[in-house]
Amino acid sequence: MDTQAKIDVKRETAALLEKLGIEPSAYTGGDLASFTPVTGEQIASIKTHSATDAEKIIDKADEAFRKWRLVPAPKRGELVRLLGEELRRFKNELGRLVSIEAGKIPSEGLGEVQEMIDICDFAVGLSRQLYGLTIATERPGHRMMETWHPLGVVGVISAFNFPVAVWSWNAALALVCGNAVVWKPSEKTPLTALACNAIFARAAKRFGDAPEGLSQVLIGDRAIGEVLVDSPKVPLVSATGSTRMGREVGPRLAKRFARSILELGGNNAGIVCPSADLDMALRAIAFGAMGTAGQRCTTLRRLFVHESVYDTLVPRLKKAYASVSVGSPLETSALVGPLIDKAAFDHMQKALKEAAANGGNITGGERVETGHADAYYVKPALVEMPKQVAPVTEETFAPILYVMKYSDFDEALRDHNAVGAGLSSSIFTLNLQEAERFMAADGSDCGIANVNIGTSGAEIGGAFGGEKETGGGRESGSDAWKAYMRRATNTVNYSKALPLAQGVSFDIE
Ligand code: UN1
Repeated sequence: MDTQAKIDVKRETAALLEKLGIEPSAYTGGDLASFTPVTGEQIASIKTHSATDAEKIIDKADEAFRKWRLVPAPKRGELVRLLGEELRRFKNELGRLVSIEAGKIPSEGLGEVQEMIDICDFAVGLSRQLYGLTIATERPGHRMMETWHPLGVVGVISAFNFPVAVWSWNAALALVCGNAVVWKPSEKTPLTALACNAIFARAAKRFGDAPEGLSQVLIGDRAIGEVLVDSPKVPLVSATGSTRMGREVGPRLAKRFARSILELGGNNAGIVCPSADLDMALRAIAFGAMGTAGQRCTTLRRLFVHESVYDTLVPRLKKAYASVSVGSPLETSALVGPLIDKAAFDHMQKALKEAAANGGNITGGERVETGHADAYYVKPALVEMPKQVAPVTEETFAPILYVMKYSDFDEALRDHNAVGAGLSSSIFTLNLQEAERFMAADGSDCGIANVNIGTSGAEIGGAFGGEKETGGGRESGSDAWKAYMRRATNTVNYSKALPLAQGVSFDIE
């Protein structure tokens, strides 16, 4: 496949950053090399922050928070409305930068920015709806209610695969909730973070009097992330990444009684039942498993297909795998872009080897040559497995779909739930009993359980996150905002007596 770069990615990146108002000094001559997975070449070098810089940034954010929390919430919403406007204005530039830095195909790069716009719109509405309850009290002449207050500095740690949307889910909510944000993006995607920062700065300028330091970026490696995790000035850290990362971050936050929103690994599965609409299932499975080159936390990784439809569906799937176009997202209309780096490619090959050793029958999986020695393109792999054994039970962040045959629904459901992760899941069926069972208490144990749609591509309106080793956090829609605020229960006595609750008497002379 000819995906030889005819464009100058480095020059295009510089032009995009210039459009966003970012000076070349911000992305040249630094110590963090930034690469594009599209060609594997280095496109920038960014200055990293030291631990002392990080402390200062957090201090500044804390000062900003103290002012911002006093601004009425609907006014705070106005800043997020402007952020949404600026994102609309720079959607093409930011989307393209996502394609350059994370390797997403154009519609997915733009889709990610759309997800940012959507959460801004959601948060603007929310800024007038940070509702607390009024609660019936047992005492006469009393009133009980709850009030939601801003929390403090929110730390955001994000991964390369959604380099901008995950920040926005957290930032849009945190800002309307009256908090400041300090964001440590993945070392693999610092440029898109600088771009978001510049877009936010435009919104803040239009807003007029937003305190300085309300949203800042921390560039650096894990040590810088640790400053954020350990800072007593950061009451909440929202961290997206591997389960291994979550196992370190979670206990450190718990130790200082800080809150965490953990969005960790997924090993998402689908069940295709006898009555399934197979055309629909085929398309959903193809996008879920091959889209984003298998690098979504919601990517479909396991598929249980009923024996009665296995021989119809699986050959069609294999055909789709054989014909899917793989290539440069910048110059071709391929549906599958590159893996992020060599390590991702090696992990994929290792998993395929293990699958073969455990009886797997592999279609695809081989490297696709593009003339760029340091770019890693692969044919997505479909692996028919005799049963659910390693490596099926582990998440490999690459386009591998393990397909297994089932005959008994309960058994399929048991296998479905028999992995560590619990993020997203799907069932394909036209049978009401199966669909409802999948969503019932003894059905899918995931944070997301879908019927007749794939596991990936969730809308921002729902709470996003998963159970078990996925970490239990919820971001984005529904009432996820509550994690970004502190709740005060208020009891007011407007009577002239002091009745004690629970009938206690304590009468002093
Ligand atoms: C992720 O991969 O970290 O549901 C997030 C989806 C996207 C978000 C994925 N809306 O696939």
